Amino acid sequence: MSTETSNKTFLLATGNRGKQREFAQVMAPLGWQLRGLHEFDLPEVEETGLSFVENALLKARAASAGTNLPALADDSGLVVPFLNGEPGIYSARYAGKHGDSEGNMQRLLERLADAEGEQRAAYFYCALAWVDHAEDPTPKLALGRWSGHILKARQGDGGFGYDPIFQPLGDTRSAAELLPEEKNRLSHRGLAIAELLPQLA
Ligand code: ITT
Repeated sequence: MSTETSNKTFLLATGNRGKQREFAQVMAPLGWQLRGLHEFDLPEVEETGLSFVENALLKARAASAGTNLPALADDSGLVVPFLNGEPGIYSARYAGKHGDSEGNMQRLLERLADAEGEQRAAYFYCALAWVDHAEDPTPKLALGRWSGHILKARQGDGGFGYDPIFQPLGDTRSAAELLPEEKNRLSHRGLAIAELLPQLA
């Protein structure tokens, strides 16, 4: 069966390389054929939703509309209850510039400079939205949450985004020090993918 006609072919609607890598690690071995946004010339989607799930759906619908492929989008981020949910849906541009992970971590460390113990509790959150076509009235949705604490300094250089300053509950390592397969088993994204897969069967 060619890639074009496989019913396991879909567009992964993300420009984030860290996310792309993690989806490929989990889904490609199961026979899914992931197409990438870089193959198409699509306009930027405005993430105007107030929640992760709304933004995931906006991104999935826009990507499917522009390609006529089923599309899967991920909207995710880090939530710190002590900071009233910051950086939340603004995680990618917390320090101003989209995708500036160093700046984003720096800003969060500064905001938590005087915080101790449970004040440093945080969780990663991931909303996945899959649409079969742009106007799909029954999108498939899946959520995942990964709890931990914000470290006082960066540790490790694996993963992406805020991983070097996030320590999962029950671990002494940061998320950036986990093996990729460990992160994929435990993480907000790994859990959301595990919840999505049976819906695609
Ligand atoms: P797309 O919209 O193209 O998917 P994005 O990076 O803009 O890419 P989001 O709006 O969902 O995606 O922002 C997610 C941000 O949250 C991401 O840029 C990281 O800073 C952070 N993030 C999400 N998952 C993460 C993870 O597993 N590890 C570390 N940081 C993560």
